[in-house]
Amino acid sequence: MACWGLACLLWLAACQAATAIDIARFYGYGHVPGIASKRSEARRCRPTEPFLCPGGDVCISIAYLCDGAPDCPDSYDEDNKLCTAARRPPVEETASFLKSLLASHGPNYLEKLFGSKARDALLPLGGVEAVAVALSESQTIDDFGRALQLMTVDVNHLRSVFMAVENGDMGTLKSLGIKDSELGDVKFFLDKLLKTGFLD
Ligand SMILES: [Ca+2]
Repeated sequence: MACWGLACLLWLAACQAATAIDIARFYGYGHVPGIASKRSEARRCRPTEPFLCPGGDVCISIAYLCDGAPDCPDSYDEDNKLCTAARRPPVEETASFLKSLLASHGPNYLEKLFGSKARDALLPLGGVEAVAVALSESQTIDDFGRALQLMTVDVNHLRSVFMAVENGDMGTLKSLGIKDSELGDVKFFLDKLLKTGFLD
């Protein structure tokens, strides 16, 4: 049994306990259409090489996904957004984290992180899910700013928050109104982005 594409990665990861990357946590399953249809259209690969590259001629092992070397003819197995997201917290978890901040502080709270477009529960940015996807897929903070068309001043502000956290300055988060009970979760979330190259 084989398959290809993003939906395939999710499906495979759901089926296989041992994958080199935690890709099951990439997207919520409901977020990616076509998982079932991809199963049936690609059954030519061996079980040991279940990932069918786009184009349909090459099968590769799951271990070769995001391993730094191109194995599919178009390098799809090393797709930048895909492999960045595989190292990040899952979109569902990020979305629920953002929602918890909004529930706790009100619908305009995330303006303090992402700037004036982040009012009304992030609607001007496309909604919580869109922001969560951008946080997962964007390799760097500049990519994130481009993905959401943030103003430069807002990207720079966000960068200063990340740099403060990176330097262990929790006072910056407190000055943004983050409650003591939320500091641990917020720091964990920002640290995860930092460790996966968000400020590089
Ligand atoms: Ca590879």
